[in-house]
Amino acid sequence: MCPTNPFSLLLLLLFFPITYTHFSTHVSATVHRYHDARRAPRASTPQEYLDPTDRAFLLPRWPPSCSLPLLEHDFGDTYGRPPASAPYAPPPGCPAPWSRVVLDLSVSCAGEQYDRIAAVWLDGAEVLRTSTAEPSEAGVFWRVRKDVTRYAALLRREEGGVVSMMLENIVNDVFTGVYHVNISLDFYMEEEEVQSQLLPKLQLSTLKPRLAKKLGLSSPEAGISSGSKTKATPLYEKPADWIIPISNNDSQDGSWFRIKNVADVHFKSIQIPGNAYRAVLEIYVSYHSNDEFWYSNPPNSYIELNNLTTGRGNGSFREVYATIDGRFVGSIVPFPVIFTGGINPLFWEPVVALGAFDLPSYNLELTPFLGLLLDGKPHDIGIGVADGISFWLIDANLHLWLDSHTPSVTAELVHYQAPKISISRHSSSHLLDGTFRIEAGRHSHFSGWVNSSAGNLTTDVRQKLKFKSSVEFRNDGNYKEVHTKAKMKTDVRIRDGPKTLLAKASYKSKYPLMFVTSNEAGEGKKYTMKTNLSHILSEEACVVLDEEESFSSISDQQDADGWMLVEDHSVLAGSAGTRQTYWYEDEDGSYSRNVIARDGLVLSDNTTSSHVHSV
Ligand SMILES: *[C@@H]1O[C@H](CO)[C@@H](O)[C@H](O)[C@H]1NC(C)=O
Ligand SMILES: *[C@@H]1O[C@H](CO)[C@@H](O)[C@H](O)[C@H]1NC(C)=O
Ligand SMILES: *[C@@H]1O[C@H](CO)[C@@H](O)[C@H](O)[C@H]1NC(C)=O
Ligand SMILES: *[C@@H]1O[C@H](CO)[C@@H](O)[C@H](O)[C@H]1NC(C)=O
Ligand SMILES: *[C@@H]1O[C@H](CO)[C@@H](O)[C@H](O)[C@H]1NC(C)=O
Ligand SMILES: *[C@@H]1O[C@H](CO)[C@@H](O)[C@H](O)[C@H]1NC(C)=O
Ligand SMILES: *[C@@H]1O[C@H](CO)[C@@H](O)[C@H](O)[C@H]1NC(C)=O
Ligand SMILES: CC(=O)N[C@H]1CO[C@H](CO)[C@@H](O)[C@@H]1O
Repeated sequence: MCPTNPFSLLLLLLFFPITYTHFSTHVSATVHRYHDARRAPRASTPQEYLDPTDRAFLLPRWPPSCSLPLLEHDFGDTYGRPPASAPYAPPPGCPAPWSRVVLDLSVSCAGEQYDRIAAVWLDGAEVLRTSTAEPSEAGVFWRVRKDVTRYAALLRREEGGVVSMMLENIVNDVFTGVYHVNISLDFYMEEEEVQSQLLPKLQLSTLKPRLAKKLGLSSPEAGISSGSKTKATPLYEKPADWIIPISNNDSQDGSWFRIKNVADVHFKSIQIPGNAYRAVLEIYVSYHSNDEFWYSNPPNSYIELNNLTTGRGNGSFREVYATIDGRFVGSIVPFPVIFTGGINPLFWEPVVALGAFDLPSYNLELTPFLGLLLDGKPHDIGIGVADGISFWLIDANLHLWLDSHTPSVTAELVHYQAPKISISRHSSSHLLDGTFRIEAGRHSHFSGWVNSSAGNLTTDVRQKLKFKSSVEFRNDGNYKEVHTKAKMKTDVRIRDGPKTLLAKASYKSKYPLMFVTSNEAGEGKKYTMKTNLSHILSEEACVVLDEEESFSSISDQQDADGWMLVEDHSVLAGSAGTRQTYWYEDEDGSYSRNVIARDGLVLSDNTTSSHVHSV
């Protein structure tokens, strides 16, 4: 069995009933965009911002074989404008296959500016969703390194393509910050040892070498070094052979779909190669405006009863789902990424919220559905947000693995069980006080066979999703307490015939978030907001093949507390601290990083590691 993550247990103990602060009827639930008058005297030189969730320790530590500058752009007043773009061609000195490709994004900004959302696409396939730090007069800068090896099918095309980036920024007399961005790609031709890199997102499928061989995954053209010392050969070590973007082809302001309401389901009609034997849909998503804090939104009834003008309603649950020809094929509850202006912006200086610089993407195993797609006809892949309100930025990539030994494989969906989600909502309120609870759950089970040159293998996928939320207002709405927790589990089994189990994998993720915020009115329109917050990202992957097991687990937690004096959307004064505890473990060892920051400074940043890839 997969080991339990020690931190998940500790976390329960840390769950003392935190109180938070925040919500006032005359402002929206959270101050999110602000003009920080406090910062000016603080830093006199540009300051580096960091996301300790960074998986950089798993990336190669030696220089790349080739480094390719992709894009250099200043994002000024870009809102509603076309994305920045540049031609891409594989580096001449470093032909595919590569053992690893790493995207390197550097950003700097000085002045006054809100947090902004951004994404990078290669030929319309998203490869990074990121958001920005809010700058100071002296400037801020940061760097994101992301393993993009899984997009090799797009990167290696000789005819090249187009890389594009959108960063929706507004520059005027008040908001002066221009984001300067450089993107480059690092190509690694070989590695001393194949690193078992269990990506800490939901993309953790791994297969042992024997099965990998059976599926033709370790053939020389697959680019997997032989003589692997590690026990597990992650499936994503061998990236998909073909990637079809499910994105906005004709948008002038980025390739993402903009979802404004529940009826806004976006479709793309696609046709897949006849020899696809595996399919995974990777979804990128972020939430903005009235849904930026969807997990703390009250129901519409509360807003109506109190004659409030806020558009932040529709309750505190959202589900992102995918369809094939209108039929449900899987869903996720998105991880609640808090942007750097969110809840209390002072929490995120200079340690940003979990995932803010590299938002998670989510993978749905669609192999059982290949039977629906392999008829040579176009099919509609759809993505939507249940209960979503304006607005969501969403797109997806369909990753396909092709059988190089045959032009066509056959497949059939044999089991389809997708009952409606069960949701119970409980609301009670009196004027501005109220308690709103939601519990939701969904179990789906899909199974299908694919007859390829690897044999007639049946893929069985079970998805479980559980969600619980409580949003409470007291003290005339000046006290708000939010508890939310999403849990997802996917089990994948691959069988050869009815009896022989070839591989078994399970991926679990869990993300509790709680915050308490309380407002006290001050002079005029000023108010003081006190907030406590605790946020966790916990993931486990476990793969069993031939009674041999491999695993990886991550626990990433932030605890923050502080106060701020607010007027309109500006923070006039305040003090806050954030403690981050990151823990990663797999069969090659463990890695931990603890960071304590207070009032804009890192007080301590300790790393311990027994991981073979970081020592
Ligand atoms: C935040 O936590 C601290 C320490 O546990 C507590 O004293 C304080 O009352 C909490 N603040 C709020 C607003 O709940
Ligand atoms: C981008 O690259 C240019 C040229 O190397 C450099 O002058 C600039 O400082 C870089 N900007 C960032 C944000 O890294
Ligand atoms: C997307 O647009 C490009 C050029 O604008 C076109 O070549 C391509 O066929 C389009 N793809 C789809 C699926 O519409
Ligand atoms: C909301 O407005 C209606 C109609 O103007 C009024 O009857 C009601 O008392 C108001 N409710 C609150 C809580 O102010
Ligand atoms: C199954 O796939 C194999 C290998 O591609 C092929 O030889 C065989 O004819 C297929 N079987 C059926 C019933 O299609
Ligand atoms: C593959 O196996 C399933 C049962 O495991 C069977 O129903 C199906 O007919 C087989 N397909 C082929 C092409 O042999
Ligand atoms: C970090 O390490 C320093 C020196 O080794 C130690 O004094 C400090 O207590 C550590 N901090 C944390 C948060 O572990
Ligand atoms: C749960 C909930 O309130 N859902 C509503 C969200 O908003 C749409 C309209 O945009 C309603 O149709 C849903 O019922």
